[in-house]
Amino acid sequence: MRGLLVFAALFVAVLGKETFEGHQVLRITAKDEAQLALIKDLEDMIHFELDFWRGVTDVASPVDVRVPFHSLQSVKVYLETKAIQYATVIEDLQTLLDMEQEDMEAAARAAGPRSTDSFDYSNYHTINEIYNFQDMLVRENPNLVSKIVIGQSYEGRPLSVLKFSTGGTNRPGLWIDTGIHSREWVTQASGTWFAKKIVTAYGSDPALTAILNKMDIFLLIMTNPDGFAYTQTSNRMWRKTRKPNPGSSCVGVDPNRNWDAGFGEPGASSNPCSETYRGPSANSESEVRAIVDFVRSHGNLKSFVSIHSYSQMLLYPYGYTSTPAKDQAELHSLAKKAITDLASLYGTRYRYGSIINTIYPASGGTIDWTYNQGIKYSYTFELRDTGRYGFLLPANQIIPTAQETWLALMAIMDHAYKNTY
Ligand code: BHK
Ligand code: ZN
Repeated sequence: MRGLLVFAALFVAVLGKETFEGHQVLRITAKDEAQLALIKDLEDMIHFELDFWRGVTDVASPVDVRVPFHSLQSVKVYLETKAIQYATVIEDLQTLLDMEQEDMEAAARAAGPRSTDSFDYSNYHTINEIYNFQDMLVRENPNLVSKIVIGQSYEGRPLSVLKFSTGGTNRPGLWIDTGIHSREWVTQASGTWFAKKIVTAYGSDPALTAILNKMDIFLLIMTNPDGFAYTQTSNRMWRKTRKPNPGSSCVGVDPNRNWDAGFGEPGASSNPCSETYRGPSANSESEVRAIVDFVRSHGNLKSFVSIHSYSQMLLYPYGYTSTPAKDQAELHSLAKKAITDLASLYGTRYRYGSIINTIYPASGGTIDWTYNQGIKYSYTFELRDTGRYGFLLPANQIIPTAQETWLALMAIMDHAYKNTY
């Protein structure tokens, strides 16, 4: 088995990308707790190689799972024998991937943008195109935007943060990150749109202008650059970091289980082959460590927003404990305001609440750590959609997603600003 995996890995490395021909995404709906438990049992049937896009939560929430072709029959028989309801949401994953790839290549064939005005925000971009975009934005706006490299990924890529600042020294800060899970492509794409939005709104949007006259905004678009590169060269469905695990043929750690908040408690896996592997110790991943060091040395962040996709949710701490955060009431009402503003643009509906109550127990998560550091306005978004396309959100939804999310971000940043001044 081990030899086979190594062979498969070499095969991919030499011959290119992993393909997903015949893979389907099933949406499974439990009608009671017993069925929910039976669905959860599928998580442990390792030989099926299932990829839970949207994990097992409660009877009210469907489970989305990518099923490789070789397991389809068995999984369907399993569900049917137990009279568990399911629907095929994606008939053939590779067909969607091919469409996405064609769009991206067409965009890449067009001459590279000469400025961030001609950057194509309505398409997905390669990691280098995004690094170039960032440098262009800094060059065009030297008095507003600078680049801070806060560390390096395992494979040596820069973790470059865009700093939006109108002056001062160590002003109170607002943090936004995207792409910590590399396959959640609409998040990095939205991040580039946010960056451009900040420079165009400064001086024209009174709320953002007021904020930036007193506070700095930090934006990390490629939080997991190795994973992001890997989604583009080898496996579009990659979520974790790319650091090898000693003693295992499985690679990578879930960077949203690696923070020092409830680390090692239920809600993460100790198995390096799991998509929610927590890693050997808290902060073992340089990508996480770099942000931890930055947050500590800055010491004055007022909000911290970590952006994922998909499932349309706005979440606040905690994930590792059901003890309510001491600011729960305020976090809850601000979340409600933020998702109401978000929905005002295109009617997109979000759910909101604490992580543990809204999704599932999750330990070692980003915003539980930032909240415990004293950053009161710590939130996680799960952007569009609710599962029709999942991680493969069509590029024509990038701009609308970013636009509506911006309204929610503004609600949070504005509240943090008013709470500070
Ligand atoms: C969000 C915040 C904190 C802990 C968990 C989550 C849900 C997130 C995850 O880490 O399991 C779901 C996900 O990646 C899809 O974006
Ligand atoms: Zn995620």
